[in-house]
Amino acid sequence: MKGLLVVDVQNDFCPGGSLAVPGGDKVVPVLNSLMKNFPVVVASKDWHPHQTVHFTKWPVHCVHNTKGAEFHPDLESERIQQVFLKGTGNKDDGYSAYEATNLDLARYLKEKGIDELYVAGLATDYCVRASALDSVKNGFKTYLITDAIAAVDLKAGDGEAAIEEMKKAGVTLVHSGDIA
Ligand code: VGL
Ligand code: ZN
Repeated sequence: MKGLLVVDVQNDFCPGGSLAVPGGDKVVPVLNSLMKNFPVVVASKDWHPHQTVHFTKWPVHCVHNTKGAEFHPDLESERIQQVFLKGTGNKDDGYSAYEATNLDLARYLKEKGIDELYVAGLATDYCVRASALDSVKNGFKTYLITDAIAAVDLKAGDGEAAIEEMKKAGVTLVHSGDIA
């Protein structure tokens, strides 16, 4: 059974946000058309406290219960069955959705009978990367939807390098148009 994990499609990672990922909003229509094909759709949210060591590395973003931490307004979030909150402590980055503190993602997916997990969202070189790698580690056949991701690219090529690393770890690349 197939599940879709939508990683961090939040205002602060989209144009106009405090940690805007170039082209971050482009993933939204792709995800909207995909969600209806999946029996199980879950999402993660970066969900930081006001003060965290994470903000020594990054501009302040996705502070819990703020506009910046909300899903992009065009994302059809009513299709999302469960949201996993991560980066909630003052000392952790919480890049991976498997580090969510409100619920255990691996356990949730297993209870729903998911064995194949499709991963997409923001950002390729941080939370998507960490979530896809952990997905493999947790035993899911893991797919990366290459036209529904966008990279921070602090350094040019970071996104591409992350995709390469995911591939090496056993993640299968797929285009949204090829998902049945
Ligand atoms: C992310 C940087 C900082 C992400 C989160 O969602 O990829 N990147 N916090
Ligand atoms: Zn963050």
